Amino acid sequence: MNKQLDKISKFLSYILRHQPETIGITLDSDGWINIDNLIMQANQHGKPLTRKLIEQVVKTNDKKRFTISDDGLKIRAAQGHSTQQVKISYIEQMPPEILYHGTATRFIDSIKKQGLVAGSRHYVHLSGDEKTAKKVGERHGKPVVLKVNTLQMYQQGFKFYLADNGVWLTNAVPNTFLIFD
Ligand code: HQG
Repeated sequence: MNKQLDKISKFLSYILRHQPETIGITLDSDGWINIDNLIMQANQHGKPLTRKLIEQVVKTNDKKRFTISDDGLKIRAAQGHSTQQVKISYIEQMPPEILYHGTATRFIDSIKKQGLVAGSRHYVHLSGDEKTAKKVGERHGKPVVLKVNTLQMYQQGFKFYLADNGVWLTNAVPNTFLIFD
């Protein structure tokens, strides 16, 4: 992704996941915002956003962070929200036997005690493969990948959701389901 698109992707993440109010927009409870409205408000706040740029970001984004609605009118972030405006009704899914969580070594002591907690986001994020999890962990420091006994959790009544972009979500992971090796 080129630099300009990368900057716009970061801006869209900020607006569509965390702080829509900074450009005076309100997301609906499923996270959607009308694209024309988003462009208008962004422009009014000095951000040179266009439909073409948005489409390029959505298409080239390495993690498919954003989804455009089937009718082409709306956009939302697939996951990663912290804003209270949004409560996406994800469809529950049976997870695979194991999923991975990438984190940093400096968090391990606390995770051993508390398990995984969502923090400021709405969910704990889990990856389907170790390579992706390692990249997620690298954002926070020296990466470490934990295995999560997700099928066991599911069989005990924990709920799992699969976001539009393949990221798995769950409310929290008690430490008894974590494998530290
Ligand atoms: C850690 C990216 C101490 C947790 C990624 C993580 C993902 C604890 C950090 C998405 C803890 C939260 C989310 C505990 C969890 N004690 N630390 N009990 N429980 N943590 O950024 O999962 O690039 O909110 O391990 O790809 O890193 O933004 O979550 O290290 O999908 O599209 O607390 O963000 O996507 O950090 O990443 P984050 P995350 P984007």
